[in-house]
Amino acid sequence: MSLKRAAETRTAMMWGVVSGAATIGVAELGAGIAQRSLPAGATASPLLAIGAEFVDRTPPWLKDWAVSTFGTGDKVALIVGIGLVLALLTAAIGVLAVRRAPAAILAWMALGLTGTLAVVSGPGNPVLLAAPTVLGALAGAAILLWGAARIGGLDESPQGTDGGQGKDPTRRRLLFGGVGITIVSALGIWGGHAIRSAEEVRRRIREAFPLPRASSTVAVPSAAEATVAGQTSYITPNTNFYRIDTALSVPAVDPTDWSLRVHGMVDREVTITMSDLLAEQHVEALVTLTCVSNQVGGYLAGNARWLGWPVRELLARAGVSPDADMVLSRSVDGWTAGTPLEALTDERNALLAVGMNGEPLPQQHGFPVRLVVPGLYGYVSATKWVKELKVTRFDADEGYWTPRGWSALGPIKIASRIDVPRAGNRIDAGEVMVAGAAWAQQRGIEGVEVRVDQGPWRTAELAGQPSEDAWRLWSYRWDASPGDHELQVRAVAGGGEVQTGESANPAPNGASGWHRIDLSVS
Ligand SMILES: Nc1nc2c(c(=O)[nH]1)N[C@H]1C(S)=C(S)[C@@H](COP(=O)(O)O)O[C@H]1N2
Ligand SMILES: [Mo]
Repeated sequence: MSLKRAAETRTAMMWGVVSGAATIGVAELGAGIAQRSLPAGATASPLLAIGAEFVDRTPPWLKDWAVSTFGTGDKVALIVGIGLVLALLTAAIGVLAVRRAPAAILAWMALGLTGTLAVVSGPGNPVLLAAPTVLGALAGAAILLWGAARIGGLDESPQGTDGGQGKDPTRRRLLFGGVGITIVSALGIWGGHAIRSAEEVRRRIREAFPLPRASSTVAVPSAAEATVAGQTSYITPNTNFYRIDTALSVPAVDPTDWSLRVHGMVDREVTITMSDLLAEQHVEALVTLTCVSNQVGGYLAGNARWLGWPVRELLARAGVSPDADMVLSRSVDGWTAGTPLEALTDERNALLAVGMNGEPLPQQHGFPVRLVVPGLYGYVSATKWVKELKVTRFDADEGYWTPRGWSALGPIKIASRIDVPRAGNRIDAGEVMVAGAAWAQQRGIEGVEVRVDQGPWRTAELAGQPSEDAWRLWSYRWDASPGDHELQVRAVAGGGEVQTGESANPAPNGASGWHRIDLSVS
């Protein structure tokens, strides 16, 4: 009986540690996967977070001792130490799980909560950072309870008479299962760590990227900025910029390996390297990128100050055949866009962009080099991670989306959007500020009009317009009376074209129609 009891305790301890390993494995792998979307310095890894907490709270004498004992291995020693403490705690909880399940669950939750708190406690850390740890703790709890139920049954089982020598089938299954789970968990911890280190390396490479100085700069006058709370800001911060692409995992391009090849209908093939590109005269431009999939009133548009080298200079160097009418640009992951040659050779600032709002391009927005072409939807122009330009013809080549139901040509349609108030908002009668953004790249916005309940169109107030290739913010003072109301907006482009009220779906060449919101005023 006492032999059995000792064997049961050993198995339960082992199983507790296995469950703990599973928790850490899931959490660390999840943290590694999450790393890409985290701001610099943040981590979702419970091991690292607990380690960091520990370091912050270590008294100086202990720190000195650790450094003098473990030297530069003090960090590893710390993580190993945390692992040992965790092993002891989970072993104890394993025993508890067999004898008093509710108490074990409470203890497990307390442990999970400790990890969770360590992860989210950093300044400005989003609560979502805790997700991998919570998932891990839940997975570990499930494994713990599953095993505990079987260990508890060992005594009663007719085969449970070997005194815990590991020969009865249930105990053997637990042993093998435990070894298996431990191996998978170790792989998870290792994988999470590997992903995180790779991500760190990418981050550093991007941070070290030497943005060239612009030979001509643009400034955003305060007159162009938003005037109403909740209105879109003139410049879209990089972290808020919409992202659209087909890449399942963001391509990692090392700028020192990057090159761009121009070929096809050219007099001479040209290949430029990063140092060639950075040595050219870069210019700044304010350009609003827009996705063809944007719905009327939608948010798949963003405005940035781009820094890049005009594509026309590169094309001139290659010498473009007069018979060509398209440039097929290709990304490192094989995506393509077919851009009218003219849009890349005329006076507009079609750029090989390396900078976005004063920073190197974010990974997700095409680091190290992308195309930005004013006036064209992204799917026919804005190739991220670009590595090749093929000068060709529309009757010989097509971009990625063309055989998939989207038009070969994609000029951006005039659009306007109401940002505030938001549809469905309940608002008080009286003066209400209505505000939003409007765009007609290449022409600029000459006017914005608002109408209430299908009444006459009224002129909205326009903010400044430092670039005709970017959106223009607008506002309108509305004297709202109680009741249900409908607001609509339309824009007038430079040159006089009025935005059509005729509705069209995004496919095949962009949505049209007036943005409308319904409100209830009390
Ligand atoms: N390599 C690559 N570039 C791409 C795409 C893509 O799928 N792959 N999508 C395009 C589309 S459809 C749009 S709208 C813009 C979006 O750019 P953003 O993600 O920087 O906002 O990128 C374009 N460039
Ligand atoms: Mo797009």
